[in-house]
Order: sequence, then structure tokens, then C-alpha cells
Amino acid sequence: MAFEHICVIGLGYVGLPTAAVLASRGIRVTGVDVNPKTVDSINAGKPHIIEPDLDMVVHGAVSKGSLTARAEPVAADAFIIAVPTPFTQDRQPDLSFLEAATKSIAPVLKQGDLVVVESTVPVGATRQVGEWLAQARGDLVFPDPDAPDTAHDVCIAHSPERVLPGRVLLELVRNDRVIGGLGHDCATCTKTLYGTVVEGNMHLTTAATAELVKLSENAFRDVNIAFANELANVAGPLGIEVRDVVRLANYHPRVNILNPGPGVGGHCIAVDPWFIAASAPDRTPLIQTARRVNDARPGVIADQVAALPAVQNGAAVACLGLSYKADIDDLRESPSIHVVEELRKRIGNPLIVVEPHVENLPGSLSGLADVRLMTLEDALKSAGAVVLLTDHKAFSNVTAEQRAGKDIVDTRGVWKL
Ligand code: SAJ
Repeated sequence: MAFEHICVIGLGYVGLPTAAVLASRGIRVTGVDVNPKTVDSINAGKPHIIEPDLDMVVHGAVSKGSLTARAEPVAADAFIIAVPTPFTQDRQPDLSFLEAATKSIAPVLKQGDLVVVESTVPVGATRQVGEWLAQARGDLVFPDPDAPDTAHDVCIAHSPERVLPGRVLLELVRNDRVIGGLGHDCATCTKTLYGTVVEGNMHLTTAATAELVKLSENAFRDVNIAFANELANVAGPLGIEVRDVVRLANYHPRVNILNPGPGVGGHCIAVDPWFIAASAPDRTPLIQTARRVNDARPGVIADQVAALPAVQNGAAVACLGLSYKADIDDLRESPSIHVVEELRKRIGNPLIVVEPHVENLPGSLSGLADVRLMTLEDALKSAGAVVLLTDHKAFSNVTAEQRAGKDIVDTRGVWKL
């Protein structure tokens, strides 16, 4: 099967790089996004997100004419859905974006098309996509996961992204992929599509298995980070440097403890474990506890900062970094933001935020008299205490002289204290 025209729905951290890389291979790609600013910026050849080399690839694909962006899907040979799947306040999966994206492609679907769900979804969501499409298009036959060998007009599969923000373009090409089809031929067809860009192995399975595989990967990481964070909670009050414990324990050939930090952020690891828990609330105590351990870390860090002598004497506190991890602009679910919020609950000192990747403070911190966004240089001049929250490269260059005389909490182990 040849894919001459692909429509990518959702041009965010996953959809845009995927669209741009497919287009860079000469395939005609139409990117679709509900945000007109995103559409305009991509059509001008400028990505709206920060990711190494993405600007070059997007610019190249747009100038060649192989990538265009628009607000509505058009007829194509394949549709890749890469929209957010957040959770609700009671930690249930929110499939409203997936539903809207699915329904938006229904009118343009035709016999022989492929629909791929790349978004991370709870188990059963790819089947649900098939049901939404079947309701909208009674004239087409969709695959039946309970009878995967029966004939259908349109293929549907789940091919979850596995790319690490900050390394997206590399990992998009190099990582293995797990592809799960609703019908037997759906995974094979999807493998052909991704074969145009993916150099890693592609492992074929059912859609439900692929859904749980993806969630398991992120839950695995969350549980392991929670272990490291719990060790930090134990070591600190005992006067032991937790990073020494982790480093020395990891000399054991079968031990590999991850790094403690201010908590776990991002739209994936902090969210996806709840999708497993939502499917089996009574059978996931470990996964749920890990989430709670990681979610409690910003409060633990805020307690440490509040106890610093300089802070108790009223000094301004410089909070370095708001994004959820180094050298990216992604603030979603960021524990660094929660540390600043928790600090405000504990102390009345002026808080100075340094985040080189944003121009304005995010909603929960903006418009507050006691929280200001400053350059690193100005913050270091004004603050008596410094808490390093995100390990941006710019912060690792802060010298011992610049830190001298200040009380420090380094949540990432960047500085030799
Ligand atoms: N973190 C720690 N300690 C560590 C490692 C990470 O505290 O030892 C924190 C980070 O600072 C960050 C959070 O965890 O706040 C998550 O960061 P991350 O770099 O581990 O992962 P993400 O969320 O950027 O990307 C993950 C990846 N999943 C896995 O590594 C299993 C990526 O491959 C997925 O594609 C992505 O989620 C996703 O989109 O699902």
C-alpha cells in the first residue's frame, strides 16, 4: 500500500515532528490543528514549540511544499491522530479531544484509508475510535476487534509515540515501535506507513495490548522515580546525601535507581499511570502510591526551602526553572511550578522566578505581587536563597562565586555544594 498523502491531526509535541519528518521524506502531509495561531506559524515555516532541529525540518518541509497546515482535515490515504488525552479532576481519562479529532475525519474517510491513533490512550480507546467512526459512517465497514479477520473498508490501529521531549526527532526515527491493530491487517498496514521514517524495529500486536504497553512504559518510569524520591525523603532528614546513596547503590550490577528530583512532570508520566489505575482502581495500589509519592515532592522541597536560615530572615528566594525538565519550554504538570505555589503557602518572602524559555509567568503565578520573573543574572543579585528546580544548561554554569553567601536547595544535584 502506498501512502501519498497523510493527514496529521494535532500539531503539538508529537504531531508536528511526525508531520514534519514524514514530509521531509517527500510525502505530502497536511497538518491539522484547531489553533489558528499554530496553523499560521507552521505555514510560515516556524514551529510553535521548542525542540532541537525541529525549526529546520519544519522550515524545509514547508518551503518544499510537502507540509501545509490547516484547520480542518482533508481527504488523504492515512490519518494520524496525535491530540492530547488529559485526565479530568477525578483522574479519569478525558477523551474529548480524541473524540472530536475522530469525528472531524469521519466525513472525509474513504475505502482503503488507514486511521492511526498515536495519542497515549486508556485501554479500549482505539476500539472506541472504531465505534465513533462506524456511527458517523454507516456506509463504510470498520474492523471488529472481536473478529479481526473479517473484511473492512478502513484500517484502524494504535501506534503510540515513544519519543522523549528534547530528543524527539532522533527518537522518532530510531526507536522501536509497538503497533496494535483492531483487525489483523491494520497493524501490517500501519507498519508500512511508519516504515517510511522509522529505522527501529516495529512489533505488531493487538490495539488493546499496544495501549497497555504504552501506559506500562510510563508507569514503570513513574514507579521507579517514586522509589528514588522516597529515598530522598528518607535520606535528607538522616543527614545523608541521597545522590551518594543512588550513585553507590548503582555500582551493584542489578541495581539502577533513577534520580530524585522535585517531582514528576510532563503530560505523560504524570498522567498515564492514572489511565491504568482508572481501568483497575482496586488492583493498582503500587501505581497509585507512586503517583502520590511523586506528587508530594513539591511540598517536601518547599518545606526544605522554608527552613533555610536566609528564608527565615526574610530573604528573597530565586526559583530557577519552571519547565518540567531541562532545556525545553514545556510547563505542563511541571513540579517546579508546584514548588513555587507551595512556597507561597509557607512563606511571605519575595519569590523570583527564572525561566529562560518563557516570556510570561504561567496562569497560577501571574499577576501576584510576591512573584516576579527575572533574568538569571538579576535573580542571583537579588536573592538570599536559591532553589534549583529545573536542570537547564544555563543554570549548571552558575559559578560557586555567584552562589557564595546564599542558602541553596539543589533539587537536581547540578551543583557541587
Ligand atoms: N525525572 C526524575 N528523575 C529521573 C528521570 C525523570 O525526576 O530519573 C522526572 C523529570 O524531571 C520529569 C519527569 O520525570 O519531570 C518525566 O521526564 P522523562 O524525561 O522521564 O520523560 P518524559 O515525560 O519527557 O517522556 C516520557 C518518556 N517515557 C519513558 O521514558 C518511559 C517518553 O519516551 C514518552 O514518549 C513520553 O513520556 C510520552 O510522550 O509518553
